[in-house]
Amino acid sequence: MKRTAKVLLGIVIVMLVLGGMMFVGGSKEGGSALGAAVSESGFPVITHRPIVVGFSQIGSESEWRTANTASVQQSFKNDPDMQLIYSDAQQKQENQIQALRSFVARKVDVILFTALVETGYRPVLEEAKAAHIPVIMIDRDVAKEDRDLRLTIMGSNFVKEGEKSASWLADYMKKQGKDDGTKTINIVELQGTTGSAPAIDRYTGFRNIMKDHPNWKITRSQTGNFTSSEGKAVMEAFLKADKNIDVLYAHNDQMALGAIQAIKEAGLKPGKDIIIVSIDAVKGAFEAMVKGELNASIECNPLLGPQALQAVHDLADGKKLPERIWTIEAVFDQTNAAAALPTRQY
Ligand code: GYE
Repeated sequence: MKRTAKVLLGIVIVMLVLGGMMFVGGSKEGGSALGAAVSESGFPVITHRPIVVGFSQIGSESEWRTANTASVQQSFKNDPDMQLIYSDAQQKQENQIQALRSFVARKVDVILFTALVETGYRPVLEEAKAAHIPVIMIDRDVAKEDRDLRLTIMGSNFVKEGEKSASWLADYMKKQGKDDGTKTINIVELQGTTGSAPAIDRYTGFRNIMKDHPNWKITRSQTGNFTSSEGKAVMEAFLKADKNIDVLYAHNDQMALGAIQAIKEAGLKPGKDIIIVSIDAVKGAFEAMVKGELNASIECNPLLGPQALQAVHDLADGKKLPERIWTIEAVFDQTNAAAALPTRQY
């Protein structure tokens, strides 16, 4: 009798311990491993160390990207609980899909993912989901219809950045007496990588504000792929076709910096003959603003490492992550660039 009672008690204790480990977090998924607690996000709580994190980055096309990669790598390197596996897709979606697939095969604990373009990842994201590996987007999201397959996104509001670019331009031209609302303002646009979230959203944001300026006309708009060399080449082609350009709107600083070279080589003064507004606010842009060659840059903060690290810790601890983690940003132009430059981190 005594022995049976002991055995029964033992069973009850084991059941209580196992039961206690399971948080009922409204998860549809459930934890994969028997006995693993399920977090409020629906993924297993991670108790082992190090936590293995795969990071699929898109490449190194800009100063922004370099700062972003360094921020993530540094944050994870400085944390002894983390092991980061970094993969650089070199601007090729197929490389990225391969990297994600290898993360799933290696059974990493968490995937950090920057989507080169918005679409085309659904099958591999489904594989990650089937393996119960949470996917946290950094910077560039996937398209709306695929967002059910990732847990959250941290980064900037690209539509807002496009809106801020156009609003800054409207203000500036008004103050300078360059736009009285009647004369046509000819604008050329250098778009980012076709199909990428920032290119789509910055295109849209700018046009949202353009609705209030019927005299603004986008005369040419083409991708410069977020790089300086392509920005320069496309600007050269724009200028060859028609020198009657009042404004350049570039989806990032790198393309604006390339375009500035093209404008100079065409015998025009960047920042004066052509007003230039771009996005990122990297050091190169500050230097160009201080020289008077770039008029404004809308900040897009690439230093997402600390937030990414925090998100992985929270996830491992079983906390629910917010659906969207925004970064805080400013607008810089020639009135405040020199003062801000010495303390810029990117
Ligand atoms: O603006 C650009 C980079 O995705 C927000 O990508 C990022 C963009 C950034 O190449 O410089």
